[in-house]
Amino acid sequence: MNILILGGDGYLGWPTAMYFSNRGYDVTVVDNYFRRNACTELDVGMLYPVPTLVERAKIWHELTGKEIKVVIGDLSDPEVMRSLFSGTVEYSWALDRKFLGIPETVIHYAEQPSAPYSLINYKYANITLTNNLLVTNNLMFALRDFSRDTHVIHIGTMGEYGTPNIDIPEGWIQIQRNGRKDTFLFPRQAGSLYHTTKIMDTDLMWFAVRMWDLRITDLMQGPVYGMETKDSMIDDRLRTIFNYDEVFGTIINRFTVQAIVDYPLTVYGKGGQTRGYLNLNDTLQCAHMAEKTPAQKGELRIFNQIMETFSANQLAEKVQRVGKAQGYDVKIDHIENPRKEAEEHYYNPTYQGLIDIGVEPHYLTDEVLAGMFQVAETYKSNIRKDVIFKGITW
Ligand code: USQ
Repeated sequence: MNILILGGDGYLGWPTAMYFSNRGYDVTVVDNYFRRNACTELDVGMLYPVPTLVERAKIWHELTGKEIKVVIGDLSDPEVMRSLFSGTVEYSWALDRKFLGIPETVIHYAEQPSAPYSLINYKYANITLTNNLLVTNNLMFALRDFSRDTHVIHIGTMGEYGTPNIDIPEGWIQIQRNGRKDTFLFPRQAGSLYHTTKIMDTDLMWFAVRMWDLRITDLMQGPVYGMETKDSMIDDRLRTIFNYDEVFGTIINRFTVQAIVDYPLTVYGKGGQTRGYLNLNDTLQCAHMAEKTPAQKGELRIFNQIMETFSANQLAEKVQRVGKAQGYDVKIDHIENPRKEAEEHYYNPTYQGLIDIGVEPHYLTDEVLAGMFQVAETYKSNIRKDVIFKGITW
C-alpha cells in the first residue's frame, strides 16, 4: 500500500510515518518545515532538538532498512500538491526516486495547528487561513483531477463543535422540522480562528464528496499528549517535535514540563473547561484503523477522535499528584484566561466509532504521566520558563 502523509514533519506526522513504514507500507512524507520555522520566528523553544525530516528519514533507514521518501515543498502551491499525483514529484530524499504511483491513502495533517498562533494578530490569522484552506482545496482538486478513489484521512478537531449545551454526535445530526427530516453536519461554533479553518475544511471536503464522489474520513481530534511511540524508542533522534510553550504546546504536555521546572501549573480561569484527550499512540492507531476500513465513495465519514474527557482542573490535579510522587512540589495557579471560552459548561460527546473499527484506547494513567515526566526530566536544562506564558489574548 502506498500512503502519502501531508505534514510529515509535525508532532503527529513523523510518528505516523514511522508507524506505517514499520507495518510495510510505502510511505512518502511532505512538509515545508512550517512548524520549525514558526518556532524559530516566534522564539518559543522546543524540549529537545529534532533532526530535519531528511535526516530523520536517513536515520530511520539506517536503523530499520526501511525507506520513507521525503518531499520538502509547500502544499499551498497547487503545483506541488498536483505533482504528488501526476508523477512529476521531486523527492528531496529517497533511495529510489522513481514515482511510486498514485497513493491509495492520503493522511492530511498539513495545517497550522495552533489556536493561539491564529490569534497573535491579523498576519498570523491570515497565514492560518491561507495555509489551511489552500492546502485542503488543492488536495480536493488534485483528487478530482487525478484520483477520485484515493481515501483521504483528514485531521479535524473536536473544537469544530465548540461546547454546545446538548450531546455531541459523531459529525452528523438528524433534524426533524414540520414533519420532515434530513441529516446535516452538526452545528459548528469554533472558539478560535484556527478551529474555524477546520470547520471550513469540513465544508470544502463535504462539497468535494458531494460533487466528485470522493472518499474522506474526517477525524475530530482532541488535544493530544505524549512524546514517545514504540518506533521512536529505538533511537532518541526519532522522537517527535515536542512543544511546551503557549503557542504550540498542548495542555498535558505543558503541565508536565511546568511541574519539572517548578512553574505553577497554568490553569486558565476557573479550569472547568472540559475537552476530550488522547495519547499520541492512539492518533496513530486511529489513522491505521481508518486506513484499513476506508470511507465509501461519496462518503464523508466523521469520527470523534478522543478517548476520555477531563477538565483543566482535573488535569492539573493529576499532574500534581504524579509530580509529587516523583518528588516535585507541584503548585497549581489559576491565571486570568487569555482565551474567550466557557469555563464551566456541559460536555457530552460520543466517541464510539473508532473503537468499533478496532482502536484499543490508551488512557492517561499515572504510569503514562510518570513516563512523560521521565523523558522531560532528561531535557530539564533545555526548558525555558520565559516561553511558558506570554499572554496571547483572543
Ligand atoms: N489550557 C489551560 N492552560 C494551559 C493551556 C490550555 O487551562 O496552559 C486550557 C485551554 O484554555 C483549553 C484547554 O486547556 O480550554 C485545551 O487547550 P490546548 O492548548 O491543550 O488545546 P487547543 O488550543 O484546544 O488545541 C489543541 C491542538 C489543536 C487541536 C485541539 C483539539 O493544538 O491542534 O485541534 O487541541 S480541541 O481542543 O478538541 O479542539
